[in-house]
Amino acid sequence: MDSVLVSLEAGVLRITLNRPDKLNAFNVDLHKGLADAMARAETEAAVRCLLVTGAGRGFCAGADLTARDMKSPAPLDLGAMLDAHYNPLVKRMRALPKPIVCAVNGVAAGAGANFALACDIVIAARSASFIQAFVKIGLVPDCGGSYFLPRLAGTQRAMALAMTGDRLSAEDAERWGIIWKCVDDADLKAESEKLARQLASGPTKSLGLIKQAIYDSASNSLSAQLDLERDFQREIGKGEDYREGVAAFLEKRKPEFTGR
Ligand code: T3D
Repeated sequence: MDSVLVSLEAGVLRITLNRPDKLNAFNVDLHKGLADAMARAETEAAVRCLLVTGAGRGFCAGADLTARDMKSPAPLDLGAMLDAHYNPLVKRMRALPKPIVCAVNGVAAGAGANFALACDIVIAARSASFIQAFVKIGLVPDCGGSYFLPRLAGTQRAMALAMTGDRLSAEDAERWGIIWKCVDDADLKAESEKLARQLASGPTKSLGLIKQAIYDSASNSLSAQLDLERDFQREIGKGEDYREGVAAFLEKRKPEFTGR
């Protein structure tokens, strides 16, 4: 059974974590599947948006805790796992000039929670939850959690979530601004598909620069950000989609963006 299912339809690359009996926990196979999907997203122009979700009742339970030889007294180098898999994955997701929508269908724990937060827009089912499970097994947040959480939720909430490993409901995650929104379980598939299709038929280059501008603002001064906006506007204003957007507005019709 493939650990990651990938399909492309209407510009949306649907990526489904597919180890449902282990709540889609990360193992090397799943990491390889994600790396292959990212390579496709990076190279295929037909891919204009990514939609990530999980098979079964969970989204992702973090690292597969059965994949380590815990009986051997030799110390494990977990840093090597991060270097080999999690860190390149998060960096590629952030650098990808295309939107990534995440549909969190169930529990997202440990690296699974932070993988979701590495996506650009997160929608969760009402029954889903987010757990910084690391502390429960004597680890620290990884997969970008110590970067994303304080920025999304503020220092106090990030600290308490990381230090307690308490479960955060999807409703609270929405209220705290950690995710875009939570929807009824029955609506998750349709809502996330609708958003992904909307983005896939949008002005792709513009969406890619919006993504970069929002993320770069975290470390830029206002002056640097204003310069960035000028440079991006200059660049995107030369694109076909800008001409099409204005023409469609003036002609009172729906724009047909091509991503160019
Ligand atoms: O090692 C490295 O690569 C370093 C990187 C580390 C990054 C990390 O992510 S560390 C954090 C790892 N994750 C966890 O500690 C979470 C462990 N799981 C749980 O705490 C619970 O399973 C959940 C809270 C996520 C869900 O609870 P619940 O009651 O809904 O489900 P369950 O019964 O615990 O799990 C269902 C099955 O999935 C179960 O298998 P079974 O008994 O039916 O055969 C369970 O063992 C399995 N499962 C759940 N999480 C994992 C897992 N199997 C392997 N690894 C898991 N992380």
